[in-house]
Amino acid sequence: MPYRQGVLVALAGGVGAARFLRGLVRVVPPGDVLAVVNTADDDTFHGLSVSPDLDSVTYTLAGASNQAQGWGLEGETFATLGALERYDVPTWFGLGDKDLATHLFRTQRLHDGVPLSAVTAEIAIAWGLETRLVPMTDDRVATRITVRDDTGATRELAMQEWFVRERAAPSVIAVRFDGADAARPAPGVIDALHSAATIVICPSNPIISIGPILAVPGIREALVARRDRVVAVSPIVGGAPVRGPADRLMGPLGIDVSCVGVARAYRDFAGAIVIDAVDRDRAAEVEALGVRAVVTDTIMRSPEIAASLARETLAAVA
Ligand code: FO1
Repeated sequence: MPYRQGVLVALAGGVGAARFLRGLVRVVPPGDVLAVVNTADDDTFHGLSVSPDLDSVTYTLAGASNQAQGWGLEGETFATLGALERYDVPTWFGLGDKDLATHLFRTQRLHDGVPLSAVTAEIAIAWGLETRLVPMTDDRVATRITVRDDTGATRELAMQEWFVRERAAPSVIAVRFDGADAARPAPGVIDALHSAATIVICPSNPIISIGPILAVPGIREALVARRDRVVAVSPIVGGAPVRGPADRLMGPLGIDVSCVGVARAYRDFAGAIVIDAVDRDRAAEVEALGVRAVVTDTIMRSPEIAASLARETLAAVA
């Protein structure tokens, strides 16, 4: 199905993006928003296909997410995971009992041969969403993180192994997106980027949330062609990520952990960037990179603040 002319496309990772989108759909019709979501964090646990970022966005837009925890469903229980411990299998990835229903459904549909983009649409409809969610690709792309141990030895870990099992503790020396070179954008993504009135890069981790989306051939090029319509929201405030491990990745990979570093990483394809009020004295450095800086409150303490941030973000490229 072709997306309507004038849609608003948002490139999204997990919880930061989900909160931003929750604000965005308060200021534009939810049906006008197409969220292109990172799937390089996806993994298989106990034979089930888990798509953390797609689920974070779905649950948050449905008003069902666990706000305090930052992932999963509100009022979740973990009886199944507890019961699995009997079988001496790894249970470090916290799959809740209700959340498991989503993974069971997704796994069965993928097994039936339905592409992830179609399964994602089915899940979004089941949760009552008007906003359209699409994975960046229907193909398998997986973030792989090379770390160095205290002993000096290097290992390559899957994203969830590094982030959840090892609590983002091992030092990062490299990141790659396995499978990205051969991946194709999900159906409709490139058309939507070409016709979108505005393209927003949500406040998500630039390396492991936005990076994999940009690595899918054709997506970065489509953004470059629409640079004057592309606006990013910095996930870095006052020299630190609002949440998550972005600083553990950006620093070692040579990106300054600041809104200026984000602007430098995005300048080829983003005409404007929204930075937090605490970073107002860095606006001139951002603008010196050829990226327009818009200064506002970016900490989404409430859906109202997220809506106000979304309004300012859209105005930046209006
Ligand atoms: N994050 C954690 O820190 N610990 C977990 O046990 C965990 C389980 C989990 C289960 C399902 C899901 O969709 C997400 C989950 N997350 C968990 C979040 C996830 O690791 C990350 O937040 C994203 O991959 C990064 O965007």
